[in-house]
Amino acid sequence: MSEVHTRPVPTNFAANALISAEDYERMYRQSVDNPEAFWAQQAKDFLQWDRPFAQVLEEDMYKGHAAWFADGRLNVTVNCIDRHLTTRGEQTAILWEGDDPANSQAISYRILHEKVCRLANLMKSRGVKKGDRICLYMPMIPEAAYAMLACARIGAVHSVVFGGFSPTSLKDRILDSDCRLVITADEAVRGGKRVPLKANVDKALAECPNVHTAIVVKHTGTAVDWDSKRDIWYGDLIPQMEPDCPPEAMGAEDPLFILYTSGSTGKPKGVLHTTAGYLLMATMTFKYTFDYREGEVFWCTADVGWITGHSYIVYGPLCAGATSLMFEGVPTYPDASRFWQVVDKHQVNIFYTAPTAIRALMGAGDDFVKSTKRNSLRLLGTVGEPINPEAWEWYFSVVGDERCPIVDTWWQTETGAHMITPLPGAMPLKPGSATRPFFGVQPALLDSEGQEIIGEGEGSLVIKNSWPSMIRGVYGNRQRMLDTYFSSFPGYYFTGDGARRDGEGDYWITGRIDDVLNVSGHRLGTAEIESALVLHGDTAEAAVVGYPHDIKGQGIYAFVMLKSGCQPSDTLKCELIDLCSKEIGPIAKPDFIQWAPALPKTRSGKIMRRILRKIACNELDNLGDISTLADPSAVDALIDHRENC
Ligand code: 6R9
Repeated sequence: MSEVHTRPVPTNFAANALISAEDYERMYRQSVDNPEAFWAQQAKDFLQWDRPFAQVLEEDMYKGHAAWFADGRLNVTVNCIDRHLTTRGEQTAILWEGDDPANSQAISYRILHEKVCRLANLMKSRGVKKGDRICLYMPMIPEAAYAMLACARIGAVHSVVFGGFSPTSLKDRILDSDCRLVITADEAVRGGKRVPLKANVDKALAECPNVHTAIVVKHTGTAVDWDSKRDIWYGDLIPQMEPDCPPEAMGAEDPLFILYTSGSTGKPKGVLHTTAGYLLMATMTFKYTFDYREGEVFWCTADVGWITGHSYIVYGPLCAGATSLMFEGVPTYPDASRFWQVVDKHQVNIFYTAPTAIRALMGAGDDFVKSTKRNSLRLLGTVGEPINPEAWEWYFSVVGDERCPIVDTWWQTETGAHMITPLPGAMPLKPGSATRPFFGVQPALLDSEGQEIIGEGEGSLVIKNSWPSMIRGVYGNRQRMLDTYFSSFPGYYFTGDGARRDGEGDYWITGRIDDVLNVSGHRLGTAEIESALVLHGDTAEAAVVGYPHDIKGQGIYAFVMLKSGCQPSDTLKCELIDLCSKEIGPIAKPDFIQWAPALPKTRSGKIMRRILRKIACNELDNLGDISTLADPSAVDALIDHRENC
């Protein structure tokens, strides 16, 4: 591999960091040598408990079982809001920046408390009780955070569905976890374009008979259809609600939320997180990875529809008492300097985004960055996909003026919080490496036989032990959780990623090794896209693979075999692309469709994706062993077609 340009810990960080290199070594050692003592102390330091815990950990990785602090009781919103009221009631909790640069709003912890309580009371007035599932399909507006927290206030379990998903995806998720109430808005606005959220909800709910209430926030004010038995306006009813709502005392292992994510097979899975362990690790990583200091403004550019938004817009920053910036818009609207304009406008200190955004902005040129000051920035972060060293260097030198360390944080929906990441005062940075495990996390690399690789090497990335914010279940399907994460390598949590460990013990994530695509940092299962493609009456079979894409990281390449008698055409391509958008959402649109006379299959009928990936990447002279194919000529036909299309 190419030479690694290691950056030492910047001197300003080395001297003042919350966690120094020595602290990291000592605390990491303690966290793996004596995890119960380590985590018990952290749980007392970081969280406020209604009833202290006596049990710390019960785990059986062979059964995918973990319970943390199980006999303790606490409420997430007491930790994220109430306990700050005496010391920082007037401090801004959520700093909202609208899609339109003229719109912004500061919400103090005191106002947040009131908004959350009123909405919790509104949900109660509609019969919501502890344990009920609530679906949120929201724009990036403060009400999205109020809604998540209002659920946590009363022990309801939220399931946030990203506003870019289609009505069909929304319906599937509502039905899977049997949500009875939906919170939405009339429309979302992104980059000046409107997304008809309420109309999408109407379509989804036509097939969800158990949903009795839709609470609708008026955001753009557009006219929407109304079902007067089911739909209620948020703005009309909130002022009538009591401004206080007693927090429900929750068991540490009571569910906090469900978040759907794509896997290698079947429909997306509802990843379940519980209360104390999740909150502890979201908060602790927030503080240590971002070296957060009292009074700083933190900006995570993710959408609350993804785990990154859950942990680092809402739960981590608010539990730590920070000011969390929430942005409705996109990086390139009104122009490609928007991120840096917002940094200057709100004096952002810590900025956290995805490599896909960095690559897109890098492509727009340095002037958009250099026209802004960015002197409030102290630390930069990335998440969602591997960052290529070129983008890292640009982020470091052009955006951060070589002053701000970059934390490349590797983690997943299932892990709830950072797992492998630099701590900025403790580790030298290597562009493209997520470096070292967070406290308590014991990663390992396994070879194809499931044997642990010691020292330098590359293999499947697994985690040996449980950590507080580990996935606790796949909603309604325990077996699926075991099959997906705990059976490939018994006794380990399997991440689905490959990784390399260098001679200094630093980890380099190489990407997914299962049939999951990472398109602009968004996870998509190839199986989901294939199911959408075969819904078309002309499609006989479809196979989807990823290929390298300059901006998105991975693009979607679909091989489509038509039924006999059906003719390929550009119109048909458009229909297939629309179908993916309609079934899943615009993020699932194939970038490339190749007509396939046949798909390469093994004699047992399995599609050889390895070969399709090579064809998609145009690595035609390197197809590997094709002798196990039922009909090797299928490959030649695909290569001919690739050249002709
Ligand atoms: C947080 C989040 C998880 C998958 C994960 C991996 C990829 C995330 C990464 C990274 C390399 C990083 N990923 N962070 N790859 N370096 N710093 O993104 O969760 O949406 O569940 O995706 O994203 O492949 O397995 P999620």
